[in-house]
Amino acid sequence: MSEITTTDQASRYAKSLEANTWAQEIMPGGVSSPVRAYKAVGRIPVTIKSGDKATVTDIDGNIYIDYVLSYGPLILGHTPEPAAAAMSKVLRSGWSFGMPTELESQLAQTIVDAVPAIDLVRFVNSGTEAVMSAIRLARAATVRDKIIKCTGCYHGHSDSLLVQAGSGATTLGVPSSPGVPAQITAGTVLIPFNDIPTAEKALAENDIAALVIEPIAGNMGCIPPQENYLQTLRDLCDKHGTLLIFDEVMTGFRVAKGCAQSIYNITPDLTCLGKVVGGGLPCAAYGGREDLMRKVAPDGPVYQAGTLSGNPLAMAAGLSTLETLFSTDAYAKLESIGNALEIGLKKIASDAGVPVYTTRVGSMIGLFFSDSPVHNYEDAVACDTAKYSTFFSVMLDQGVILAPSAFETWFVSTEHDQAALDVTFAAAAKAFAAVAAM
Ligand code: KE4
Repeated sequence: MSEITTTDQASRYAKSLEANTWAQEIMPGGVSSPVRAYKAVGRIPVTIKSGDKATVTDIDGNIYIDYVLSYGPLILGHTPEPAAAAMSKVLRSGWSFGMPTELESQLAQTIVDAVPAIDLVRFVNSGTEAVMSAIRLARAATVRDKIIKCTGCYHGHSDSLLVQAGSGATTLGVPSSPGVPAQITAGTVLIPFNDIPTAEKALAENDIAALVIEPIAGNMGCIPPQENYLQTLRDLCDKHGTLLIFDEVMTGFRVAKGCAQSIYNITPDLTCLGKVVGGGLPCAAYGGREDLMRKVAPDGPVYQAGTLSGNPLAMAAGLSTLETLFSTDAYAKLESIGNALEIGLKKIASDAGVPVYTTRVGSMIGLFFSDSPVHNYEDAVACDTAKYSTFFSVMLDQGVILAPSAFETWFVSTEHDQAALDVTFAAAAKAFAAVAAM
């Protein structure tokens, strides 16, 4: 594919440009979630018409190898047949009741069987709800109000967590959102990721209800925990009577059947799930120790509710996704393709003379425009976001679509094959060349 000039862009993206103008007239930023607006990369977002396996197609007919995958849920690629079939059955028998269904118990049982730390689970509709509810439960169980989170980790947009969140907020340079009452965020203590002394200090100096963390940070780029970091947090939480909440909304069932906690052999008190657990439908969950979960209404006094929680369509999609993941060689495939992608990108960047730092845990990959390691938020924001924007833009024009932010994670699916990598690497050669020429 030859270089695309500015003029070409006008023709290549004509319908998306028109669609975005209309969308901006009727929706803030023309989007349903801020990061999708492409503000951080200085482009107009493409409007998507369809997805198929590892690709998406925009309304101008441009086909892209997709490393966004709906920001993680589509681990089996777009429109996997088993999930489509499972959902079509539900479509014929009823897709919402506001009453119990066996599908909920089937997915709940699958989660409980796969994650030893989860004795009971409650479904909700978003990762935000899952983490917000887990924190409320932790506050009730410990009779403490304060929580700890890491700078750069993102746990959804509930008030007490919208404090220097990662993901969109970091990209948009909004350290914390207007409209969040100061007294709410006063109870949130921020510590750097991958740093023990600050965690020790924060726990010792405050009565902390819960330390909530992404075990593998995915909202400041992909940053794995350093050796013994998570175990030390576990030990410190035990010492101070603080509950450890693993936000596995992104990592849950993506990096392993037993989630990230099984890779690092840590037992959190509560686990939050999302994305993959719903297979791309609005579904998330929180779960954990029975003594804690029995405090959730109606068993206990901790209130949490949701009209569409446990929705049959989402349950069918999630159950089919996990069944496929657990009964095939999916994780081996994801490891292989993720490894090939990381190695290929590193080589192409090196050949182009562009310093990059890469990270990877299974099918979660991080690419930082930095000539030094990235272990926390401070390292991540020091990376060259202008270079990322150039890289993103050339990749888009060459048929590879990435998250429009240097603070997101690349995701691969079981459908990303060698042909997809070939397109990716050809595009990356041009993209790194453009970065080198900056
Ligand atoms: P939702 O409320 O967006 O379903 O989940 C919030 C959330 C919680 N925890 C983690 C670790 C997350 O990554 C997320 C959401 N992730 C972002 C992408 N990094 C969602 C994309 C978006 O905001 O549009």
